[in-house]
Amino acid sequence: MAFRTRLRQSILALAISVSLSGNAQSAFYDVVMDTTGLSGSAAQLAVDLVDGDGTVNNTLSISGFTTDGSLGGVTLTGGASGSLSAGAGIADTDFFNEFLQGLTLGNSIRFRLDSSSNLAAGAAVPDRISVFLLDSAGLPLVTTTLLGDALFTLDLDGSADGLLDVTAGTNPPLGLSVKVPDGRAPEPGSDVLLLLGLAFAVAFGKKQVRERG
Ligand SMILES: [Ca+2]
Repeated sequence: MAFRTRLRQSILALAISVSLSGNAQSAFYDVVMDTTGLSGSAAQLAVDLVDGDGTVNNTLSISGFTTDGSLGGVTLTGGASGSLSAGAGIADTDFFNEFLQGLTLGNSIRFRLDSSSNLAAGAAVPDRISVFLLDSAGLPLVTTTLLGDALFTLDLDGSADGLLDVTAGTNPPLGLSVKVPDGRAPEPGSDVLLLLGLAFAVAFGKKQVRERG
């Protein structure tokens, strides 16, 4: 392969990586559920990641999980992995990816979601995180105002902290708060990549290098 061809391909690859990393964001969401009204119920906590933009470009982790209930088995679908005790994560490797934790509810559930928020250039539909509380048969344990009776959804639209939509009401009542602490920040390294990409583009002046989207 001629050097100039390899160089051109390398620059194009770099330009694409800059385009993807330029809007790389990451944010924490602290979730607190008051499940006192459902204490003793057999339940499943479902954390879903649906790949809306058709590109493998987002991951989330579930950490700091605490409850006074008792944990049951885990069902992993698609890019879900791990466990609440060892560290759980979901990548958008498939269209539907789910971490499903069986448990018997106590008075409270707490955990932290740490998610990237990337949207592929030109994509019309963002990736979406949805969190549900289901019964042991997989049906909604609470009725909410969101699609599929989700407790909250987070659209990974490429903004600093995604588009968070927390349910306006539940039946039976369920105390729920989803807070973004001060820890939000762009992913480390994205600015460095962007500057590196600009330096290459300027140095070689290739017409082929174009920002996507
Ligand atoms: Ca995706």
